[in-house]
Amino acid sequence: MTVHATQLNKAADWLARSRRVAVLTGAGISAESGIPTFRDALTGLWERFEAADLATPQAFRADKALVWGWYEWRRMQVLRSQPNAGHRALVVLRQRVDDLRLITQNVDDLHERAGSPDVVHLHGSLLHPRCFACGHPHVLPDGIPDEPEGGRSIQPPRCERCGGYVRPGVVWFGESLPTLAWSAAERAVRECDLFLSIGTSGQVFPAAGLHQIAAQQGKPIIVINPGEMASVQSRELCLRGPAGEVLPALLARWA
Ligand code: BJW
Ligand code: ZN
Repeated sequence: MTVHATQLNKAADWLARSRRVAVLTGAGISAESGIPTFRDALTGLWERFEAADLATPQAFRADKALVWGWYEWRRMQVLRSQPNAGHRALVVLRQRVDDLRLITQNVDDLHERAGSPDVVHLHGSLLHPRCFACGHPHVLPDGIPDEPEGGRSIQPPRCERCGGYVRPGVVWFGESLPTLAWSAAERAVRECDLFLSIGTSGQVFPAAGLHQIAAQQGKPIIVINPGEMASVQSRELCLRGPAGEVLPALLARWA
């Protein structure tokens, strides 16, 4: 962790002065739970797999078994993992501010398992598949699948309502975000006193636009990320380090 004490103190001071905090998390917050990010060098999923072959509706149409099998491997990783200190710190943070809205791009359930309620999922969930044809939810069997690294071809289940193919419950490239989730996220950012961005590269829109909305409105912004992030505006503090270390350190400054 390369965060200076002065930066941590300043961030803790900003947080302590805020009543309404909007938090946007990305894959980085789950990295310390062993879930790969998308764009990190060497370990990111999109470094090893072709997004266009796996994370678009066209890819599913072209090879349903390839796509379903890959997502079963991803679902296994999530089911085998546990929330980390970063997820848990956000539960504590909620207890300290009047109104904390937690928005995530992540398709895992680690925020919920750490104890965060009302998480806004912008990109859906690996754990809630639905019919590709009619949207009917599909209930997966209990238990954790045992899949090889990178997945294997598995025919997706069929919808109990219309017989169509079941698809992963995530938002693929070119698909709209769930309307209610997106409007809740936009509202949270417009209404907040402080925007906290954790573990996201800010490359995927419209989610990345939330940071821009906060910046345009002159809100104080705290970014937690071990990588170098370009500042959007002057009232922005970048705390460089892993979320599982920086968030607890931040809370400790504000005891
Ligand atoms: C740590 C850490 C530690 C590491 N602690 N940090 C405007 C401009 C350009 C393009 C577009 C645009 N508007 C729309 C688009 C197209 C597209 C898009 O944005 N493309 C860009 C990539 C160029 N967007 C869409 O298609 C979206 N839909 C849409 O816009 O609908 C309207 C529309 C409809 C029809 C036609 C056109 C438009 C949908 C986007 C869906 C994204 N889906 C994915 C996959 C989900 C399913 C799955 O899991 O397979 O969502 S892509 C992937 O990226 C996933 C993530 O949620 C998302 C964001 O990634 P994230 O979380 O930021 O992860 P990384 O890996 O990028 O970054 C990790 C960060 O963590 C790094 O910074 C690390 O340093 C850091 N880190 N360890 C803290 N320990
Ligand atoms: Zn159906």
